[in-house]
Amino acid sequence: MRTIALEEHFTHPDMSVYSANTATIAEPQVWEDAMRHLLDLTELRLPAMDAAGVDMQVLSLNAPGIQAEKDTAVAIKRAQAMNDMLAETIAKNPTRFSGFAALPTQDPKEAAKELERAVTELGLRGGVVNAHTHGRYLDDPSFRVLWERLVDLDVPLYLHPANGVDAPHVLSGHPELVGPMWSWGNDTASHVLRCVFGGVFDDFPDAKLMVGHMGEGLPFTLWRLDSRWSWHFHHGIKLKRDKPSDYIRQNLYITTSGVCDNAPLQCALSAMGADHVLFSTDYPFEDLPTATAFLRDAPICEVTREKIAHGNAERLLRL
Ligand code: GRE
Ligand code: ZN
Repeated sequence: MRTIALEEHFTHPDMSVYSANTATIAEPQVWEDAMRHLLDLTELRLPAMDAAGVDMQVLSLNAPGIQAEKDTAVAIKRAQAMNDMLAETIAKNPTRFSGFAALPTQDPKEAAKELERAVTELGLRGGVVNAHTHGRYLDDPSFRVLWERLVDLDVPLYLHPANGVDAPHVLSGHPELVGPMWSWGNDTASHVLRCVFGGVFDDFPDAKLMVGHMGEGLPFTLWRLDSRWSWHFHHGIKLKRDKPSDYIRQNLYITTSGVCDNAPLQCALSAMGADHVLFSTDYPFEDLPTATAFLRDAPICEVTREKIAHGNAERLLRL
């Protein structure tokens, strides 16, 4: 069974200036080991993919990526350099790698321009954004230009977690909960809901937003969101579709990155449908063989397994 993984990370020595915050999430030797795997694009990676049965990794620059750069001109230049380097990596192993473009979201017009260059000239398959850009989220009106370009090019935007602007007060005194352990998932799910209620998908009904980690909890919440939307004061917010879940089911695609557990998979399939769930591992932060064994052994029908493993990725990313 062809297996394509969608949230697979790499980095470059020029990006190390941005990872100081993230590095404190793990013990130093754990982080160093992750860095060794992130910096490698062949020697460690290809044998690990072979051993686990991953045919293709769709690569994305590790969080916080370009979003952490404070200088807009530097962000633009660095995103271009990283996308060029990613395209060269793919060209050396075109059957094993594909990629999402880093976007200089510091300037939404430049982000749209770089997306177009990366897709039309470099052959990348969409964009990746790590959480907010200095406090600005993707529902901000300034980002409509990026959404417009995504739809014109018919490519998805992968929204990956990163540290929030600040840690929520409820987590004060609990740094162990800040990061991939807990806060990143909440932050990313909230970011998706900002896009729904901020009218992104009313303005761009064909936009495709992707998140990892089995949907960052969203598939579990659909009925509750719909029920409370029908009850709650709307504060002037208007949605064209009846229910919040209509947007999540139609515009959101989720990957299994970093979650190898049948209960949330069943929930995701039931809530989102088999055409909206895609395989991923979250390399190198999770174990590749664990992820492929999970996919292989999950109690789902073969049609669904093929969609998750490769069919949905082939359709959405034209692979
Ligand atoms: C992730 O992508 O899930 C991730 C990171 C950095 C540290 C841990 C982690 O990007 O799970
Ligand atoms: Zn990840």
